[in-house]
Amino acid sequence: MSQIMQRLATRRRVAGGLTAVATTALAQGRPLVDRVAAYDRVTVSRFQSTPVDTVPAGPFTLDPLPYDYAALEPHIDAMTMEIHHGKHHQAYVDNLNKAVAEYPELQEMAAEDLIRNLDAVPEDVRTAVRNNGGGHVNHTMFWELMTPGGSSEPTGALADAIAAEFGDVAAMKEAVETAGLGQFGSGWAWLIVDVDGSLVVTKTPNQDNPMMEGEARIILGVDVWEHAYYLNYQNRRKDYLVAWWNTVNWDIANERYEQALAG
Ligand code: MN3
Repeated sequence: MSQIMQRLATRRRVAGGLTAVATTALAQGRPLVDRVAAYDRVTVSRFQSTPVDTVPAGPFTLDPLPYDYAALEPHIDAMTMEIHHGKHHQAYVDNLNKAVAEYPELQEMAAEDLIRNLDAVPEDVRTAVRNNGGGHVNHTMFWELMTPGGSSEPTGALADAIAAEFGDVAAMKEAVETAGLGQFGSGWAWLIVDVDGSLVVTKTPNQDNPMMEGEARIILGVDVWEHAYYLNYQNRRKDYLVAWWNTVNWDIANERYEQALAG
């Protein structure tokens, strides 16, 4: 059999196996996490001949969401939240723990300090710390920034700064949406206080965070990876970005701005 034929045959066997697992899980009405776990097990068992490395339990841990997976519906659906928090964020935490496993001095540091000081991170784990430390910090902020029925508009000093820099809240939101739409591939759009104290919108690829480039302070950030919206919005990133504002807890953003001003 030619190599191509062998690959096609393997692919058909794998597809058949996945379908059987998914169908069984669906028929049994098992929770989503179990179904995803079943999918993972099949994927791992078929593609990896060696066992998965043991994941250290710390020092970094995933906090539970401060609300139910369904709490942000209809803007963000429960299944997206469950996979995003329980699988994607958990993976960043696990991989960050693996990255620092051989470095006790890194284990003592807060995740924010690790990503602010990547030059000090040993080169052999620097990319892993950048990606997974960034992923952990970014998502921790993201969950805290959203809430069912939070305050719907910025107030106080943040409202004043938005008016001064952007004209009004609508113009600021549009700038964030444009940044999110303009991020090719995966990444984040941000509202930050820059080194000079001004309020600016920016974007980063992958799990990079503006804190990696100097003294920026994050006011808010929105995840534009497809895993954040694809189940509900498919390719409509703009619709997701517009709907996302309905989940923002401006009380938290206001607090973050006050803290940024305080230094
Ligand atoms: Mn994400």
